[in-house]
Formats: sequence, structure tokens, C-alpha cells
Amino acid sequence: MRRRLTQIGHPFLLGSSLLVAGFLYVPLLVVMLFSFNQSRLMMDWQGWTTGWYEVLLKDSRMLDSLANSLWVAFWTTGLSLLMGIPAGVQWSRLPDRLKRVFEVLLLLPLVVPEIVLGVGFSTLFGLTRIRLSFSTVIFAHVAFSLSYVVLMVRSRMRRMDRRLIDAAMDLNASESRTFFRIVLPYLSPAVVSSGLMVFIISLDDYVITSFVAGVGNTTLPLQIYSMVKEGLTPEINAVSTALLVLSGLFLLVSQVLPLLRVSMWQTGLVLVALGAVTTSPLWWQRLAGQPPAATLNLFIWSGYLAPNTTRIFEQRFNAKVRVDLYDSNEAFLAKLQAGGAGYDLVVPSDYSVQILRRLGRLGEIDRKQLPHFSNLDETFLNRPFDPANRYSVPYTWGITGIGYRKDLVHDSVKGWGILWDRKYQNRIVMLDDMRENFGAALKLAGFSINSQKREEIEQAQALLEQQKPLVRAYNSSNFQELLLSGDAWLVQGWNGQLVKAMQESPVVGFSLPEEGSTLFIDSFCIPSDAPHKALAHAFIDYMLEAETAAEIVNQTGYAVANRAARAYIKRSLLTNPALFPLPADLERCEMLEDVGASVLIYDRLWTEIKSQ
Ligand code: N2P
Repeated sequence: MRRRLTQIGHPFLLGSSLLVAGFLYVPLLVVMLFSFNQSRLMMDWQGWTTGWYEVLLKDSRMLDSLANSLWVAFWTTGLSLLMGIPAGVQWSRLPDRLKRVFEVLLLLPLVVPEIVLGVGFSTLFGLTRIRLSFSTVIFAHVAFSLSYVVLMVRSRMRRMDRRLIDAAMDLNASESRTFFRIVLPYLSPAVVSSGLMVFIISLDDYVITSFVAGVGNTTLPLQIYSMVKEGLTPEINAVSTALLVLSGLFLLVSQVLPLLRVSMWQTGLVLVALGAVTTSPLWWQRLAGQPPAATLNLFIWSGYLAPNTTRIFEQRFNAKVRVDLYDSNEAFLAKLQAGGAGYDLVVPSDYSVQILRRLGRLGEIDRKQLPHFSNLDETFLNRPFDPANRYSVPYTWGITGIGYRKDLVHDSVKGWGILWDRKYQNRIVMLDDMRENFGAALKLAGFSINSQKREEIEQAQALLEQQKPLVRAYNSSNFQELLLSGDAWLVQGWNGQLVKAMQESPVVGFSLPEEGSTLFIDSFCIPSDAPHKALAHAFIDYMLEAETAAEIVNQTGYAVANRAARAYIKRSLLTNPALFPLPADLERCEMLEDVGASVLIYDRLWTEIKSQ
């Protein structure tokens, strides 16, 4: 007897449906679940709390970026509808062949990878010298949203009974009256769904936005991504859950509304209400309270500020601090080298200071505006990267070394070689930083970290190639958490973050390789085209105060170049040799220097390593 096809397929169909559902929903459920996790670390569950939602509601960076996102989505939706509806109507009237050409043209923006569009827009704005701002973000969002509106309007239009239009015209309605009284109401379901769709897409976009957003236009996805650089915390899950619920709500409304056969006016009303509710934080925020007098745009390494650092400054100076983060000198230089980035204060490492000076990108520091300059430790002043400190004020310093799990690594961790040991395959994490990677390999081969000799650099490359199959990840932002979670057993890392991990868990160890390593000094610099130089000086001086500086050490694990701060630094930190190495250890370290034109060799070889 032949079984019916539906019966044969049944268990299989059910199984694959479950699989599909799993793929779709498990990651979302995990995000939601962990937003209620008591522990700050993502990997272990320690019970329920709604605390992260409270943190979220008090986090001004997050609220600001949410407001920015809603602002952008609001205008993007309005403008896309305004342009897309007439275009969709017009299109449906074209002769068939032309229609097909248009179809392809309209689908193009939907299938072209976002990164391509991002590069395209950023080149366009660069060429036309348009300053990146909210307008450029909205412009780019409208550009990729229009296709949706036109396509949806067009397909609804296709199903319209033309006789309705003829009838209206026969009854002497003008063209515009026909459009507003007959065509538009008929189109309303398409308008509503495409509008809501555009709103969500704009709200969620990361890739294109990251290319076209200027300083201070951080949208929620950009903010989330920059927070991820400091490690995943449940707060990020909480905001992701909020974003998920919001997107889901819009999707639901966009699906349900057309089914309800509501009138145009009712639809409009629902939309406006929805818009008003979702954008209310924005109005509330823009209307409530006095706008702060000035804004400081700060570009700084991730993990270099204590939780209260900027808030205290904001209160004291009635100013606002906008913070953007990076986690490698290369990423930093890519943004700063061309000029015009709009930052007031930046924190490059030694050799980056040298490069920016060479390019004339730094403004002079006015010591008269820094009464606390004398708090600095002279050891860190007048270094070759800026001999008289005319352009830089040292902030933090530290060394690069190896962090390891004492409970899992049973060999003694003495030199760089252990990061090449096959035994630790897939348990090794290296910094995602060109000069640091080459630095480790150059030292292992017995050369200087600043080698400009092609053969030496090539030897280091060969070592890094050889090491690559053992490397679990290249990570500069939260390598310490990978160590804590046990995902990594051995990491090349900067001491501060590892010191922080050592405080959290006794199983974390730190070693300064015997071949030698990097010593870094990261300094405050004011770009020559900074819009708010006085405020930048005020911030530097505030950071030079002993208490502020000590708080940085206590919270971030990084040492500051500030002698006066020592009095306020926790004892357990002062006595930690990972943070304050012995002079003999320091002697083995070198500082990274600008390698001039040889950087092209490094760049090329590094790209080769990373791209295979
Ligand atoms: C902090 C990075 C340390 C900077 N996340 C090393 N120059």
C-alpha cells in the first residue's frame, strides 16, 4: 500500500521545521535570557535580575544613541515615503520593457553588499567635501530604503482596478484629487507596511551607518558595537532585547494593519501615535533641561575610562562628553590621519603621536591651562616621540605580555615561544594589532620590535604564518574575558586588562617574556583642527588630578603616568608586578617607533596573514 506523501514527509517536515525555528530563535532567546543574568560575565548564569534594564535606563550614552536612532529612522521613513510613493505610482504606468529595466535597477541596492554601499557613500561624501553629520546618515538610509517603498507601492498599484481612476476622472475629479482620494487610500496598506519596514531597517542598520556617521551621530547599533569592544555584558543584551521588541512590534503592526481594512485616516493616526510613542525619549530628551554649554568629542582606547570619569566632568563643567572608542593604533590612525575627524581630544600611543606630529595633525598643548601638569611623573616626559611634550600629555603606560591560566597551563610561561606551542592549539589569543603581533614575532626571532629590515620583517611574518593555525582569535578588546571564561589559556595582551582579570580570579597569571616586549605610553593629544580646544585642555587637567587619575588605575587596571595619584591607588595594585614591573624587567622592553616607509611592508605582510 502506498503511503500518502504528506504522511511520508511528516516526521521529516516536522524535524526540519523545528530546525529552522531553532536557527531563527535560539540566538534571540539567548540574548533575552541573558539580559536577566545577575553576573556581569556572559558565560555563567547566576540568577535572575532586572538590574540591567535599570542600568540601561540610567545610561546616558545609550539613551542618547537611542534618541539618535529614532531621529534618523523618523526622517528616513518620512523622506522615503515622500519620494517613493510617487515613484512607485509612476513606475506602474511605464511600458512593460522599461518596467523590467527599472525592476533590476531597483533590486540592485537590495542585493549589493552593504559594505559596498558604505564605501560608496563615504567616497561620495569625501569627494564632495560634505561633513559627516545626521544629514549624511539620513541621506544614506533614504537611499537604501527607497527601493522597498517603490517596490511595495508598485506591486499594490498593479492590482488596482484602473476603472476606479477612470470613474473618478469621469466624475470630474482633478488629477491630484484622484490621487489623494482614490489612489492613496487604496495604496495605504503598502504605504504602511513599507513605512514600518523602512523604520525598522533604518533603526537596525550598522554597516552603512558606520561609514557615514560623523562625531556625535552614534546610533544605537553603533553604540552597541562600541560597547561590545569592552566585553559583552548583560546591559548589551538588555538593549538588544529592547531593540528586538521594538522591531517585533513594528513588524506586527505592519502585518496586522493591512488586514484590518482600516481607513487611511485611522492608519495615519496609528502611525503617528506609534511614531510619537517610540520617538518620545527623543522629544523628552531634547526638550527637558538646559542644553549643556559645550561638547567634548573624545576618541579614546576602549577600557581607558572609569565608570564615573566623564559624568563627573560633565557635572563640574556643565559640558557633555561624547566618547568614541578604538582598540588598535591602526584603527585610530585610519580615522585621524586624513584630518577632519572632528575630535577635540584623542589618546594615541607613542609611535602614533610621532606619526600624527609628522603629518602636522596635532595642535600645541598650552601648559598654562594645565595647572595639574606638575602631578606627572618625569619618567614619562620628554620621550623621543615628543621630546618637549609640546603636543602630548602622558596619560597611561604599560607593557605587553602573556596572560595565562595557571590552572590549565602547566609549562612555565617564560618567553614568547609558548604561543607557538602546538599543545595549545586553539587556546591561544593574539592581539589584533599589527605592530604588537610583529613585535612578538620579531622579539622571538631576536630582533628589535622596530626593525626596518625587510628580511627581518619577513622572518617575523613567516613565524606569524606558522602560528596562525594555533590561534583561536585575534582580539584586542576583551582578551582578558576569554581568559576568564577558559576559551583562551594563553593570550598576548596589554597588562592593564590582564591585571583587572587577575583581580577577578586567582587563576589568571601574567608573564613578561624573557626576550623582551613592548613598553607603551599613551598620551592625550589635541588635533590641530579640534573645534573645542579649551574644553579639551580642561578635560586633560581634570584627568591629571590625583584622585581622577587614581580612580582610572583602580577601575581599569592600567597604570597612569601620574606621581600624585599613587597615594590613592589600591595597595593590591601597587604591589602587583604585572602592573608595576621591576626595573630589570622594564629594561627588557622597547617602545614602538614610527618605522617610516617600512610600514608599507608591515601593512602588506599583515594583510597577507589576516586574509588567508
Ligand atoms: C586598552 C588598550 C591599551 C593600549 N584597551 C595599548 N597601547
